[in-house]
Amino acid sequence: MLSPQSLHILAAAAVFLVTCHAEDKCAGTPGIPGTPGANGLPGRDGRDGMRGNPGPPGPQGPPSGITGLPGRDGLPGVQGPKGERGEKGERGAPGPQAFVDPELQESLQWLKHRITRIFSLSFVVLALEGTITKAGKKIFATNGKEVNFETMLKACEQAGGSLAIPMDKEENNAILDIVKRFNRYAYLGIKEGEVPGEFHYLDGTPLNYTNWHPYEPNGKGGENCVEMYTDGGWNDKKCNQYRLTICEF
Ligand code: MAN
Ligand code: CA
Repeated sequence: MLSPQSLHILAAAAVFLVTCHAEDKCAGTPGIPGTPGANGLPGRDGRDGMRGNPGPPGPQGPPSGITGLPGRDGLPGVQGPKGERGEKGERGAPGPQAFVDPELQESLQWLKHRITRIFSLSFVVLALEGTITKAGKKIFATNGKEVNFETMLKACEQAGGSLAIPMDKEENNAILDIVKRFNRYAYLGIKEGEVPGEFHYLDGTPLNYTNWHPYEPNGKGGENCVEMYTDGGWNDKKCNQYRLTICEF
C-alpha cells in the first residue's frame, strides 16, 4: 500500500504531466490541493513576562536554635512526713535448737547434778569448819581475817556479798556461831548516824532489830561502828579496830 507521502508525490507528478509541456496549451481544471507540509522547527524563546505577585506566607518552620544538654540534678528536697505503719510481717523461722540433742541433754543433766552435789559438799565442809552458817535464805561466811571496818566493807563487796547484819534473833545466832568458833569479835553492817547514839543500816534506814549489850551504846558519837561480842551482845566501837570479817550472801 502506498504511503500518504508517496500519494502526494504521484499527485504532483500527474499535475506536472498534464500542465508542464507548455504554459498556454496546459491550462486545464485546477489540481487537487496538496497535503499540509510538516511542522517547522520551534521558534525562538519569547521575552520574559512581567514579575508576578508575592505568594502567600509558608507554614511555620521548626524552632530555631539547637537544644542544650540536660541540666544537673537540683538539691534534695525536704524530707516528707512519716508514712503509715506497714502490716505485721510473717512469723520468722524457729531459732537454732542447740539443746534438742537427747545425748547432749543427758550430759547437761548429769553435769548439773554433779555441780549441785559439789556445792552441797563444799557447804557441808565449810559449815563443819564453822566458816559458813545459814539463817533462812541468808548465808553468813568468814575468811578468818581480822581487818578494820573500811577494809571489811570492801572485802565483802569484792566477794559479791555485803557485811553481815543480824535482822532477827536467828540471824544474830548464825553470826554468833562464827564469832564463837573463831573466838573473835566481829564488826556488823551498822553505823552511827548524825545524832549520837542513833544507829542505822549502811543504806541509812533505821534499825528494826537490836541486841545491845547492857549499858551499850555508850560512845556518845565517839564510837561509830558496832561489834558483836562472843555472847552475841552488841557494843558501839571505834571503826579502826581489827575485827573478824563476816559477810552475808
Ligand atoms: C571499852 C569500849 C567501849 C565499851 C566499854 C564497855 O571502853 O570497848 O566501846 O562500851 O569498853 O565497858
Ligand atoms: Ca561502847
